[in-house]
Amino acid sequence: MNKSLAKILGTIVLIVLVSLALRWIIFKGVVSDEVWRNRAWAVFQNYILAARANNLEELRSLSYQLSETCRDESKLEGCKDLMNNAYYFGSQFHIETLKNIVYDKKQIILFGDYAESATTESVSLLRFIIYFVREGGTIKLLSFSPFDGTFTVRSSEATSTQLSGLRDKLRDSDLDTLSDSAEECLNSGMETCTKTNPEKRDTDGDLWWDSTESLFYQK
Ligand SMILES: [Ca+2]
Ligand SMILES: [Ca+2]
Repeated sequence: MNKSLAKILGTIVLIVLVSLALRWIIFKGVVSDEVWRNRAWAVFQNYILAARANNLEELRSLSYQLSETCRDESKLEGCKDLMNNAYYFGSQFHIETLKNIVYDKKQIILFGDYAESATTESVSLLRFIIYFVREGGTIKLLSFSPFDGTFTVRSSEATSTQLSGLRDKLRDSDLDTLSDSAEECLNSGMETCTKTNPEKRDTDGDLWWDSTESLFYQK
């Protein structure tokens, strides 16, 4: 075999190997997303069933943290109200609409796309979101909301202009699901305002993302 033919064959073999490796990497990524999405969703479904049954022990085993009310045995009735609310709001979630997932070894976040809405009083962009924590091989529910996003009072501006302003406000540079403006505390009166770095998921380097960490009742 002459040298140039050997070189061509070598190049072809290399191209084939690289394309196979790339396909494997891409396929593995897609499979992992789907696996984690389904595992996390199964935990959420069990949580909702436990909330409906007011089964506090089961709820405790599926949750990363319990509210102060449910940790206090003297507040059982208040805890039942919270469980009933959790069931009411949780049963409005559907896996089909939770199209997006971000995760690592410590956390998993499932969320939908923002839905646009405009009434005579307000304009809003809201989405469904569920936060999970990974403890060893176990996934535990941290928090969930069917109202993640923002809204504004309806003005004389066009709805599309107001919605585009809201989209700007919800920009999330580090993809931790917490908006840049919430991380930088740019909006006065915002409930979630973390004073964290919008370019870094884990500002303090403790492996918890800023979004996840902002939901802990206690550290
Ligand atoms: Ca962010
Ligand atoms: Ca952190």
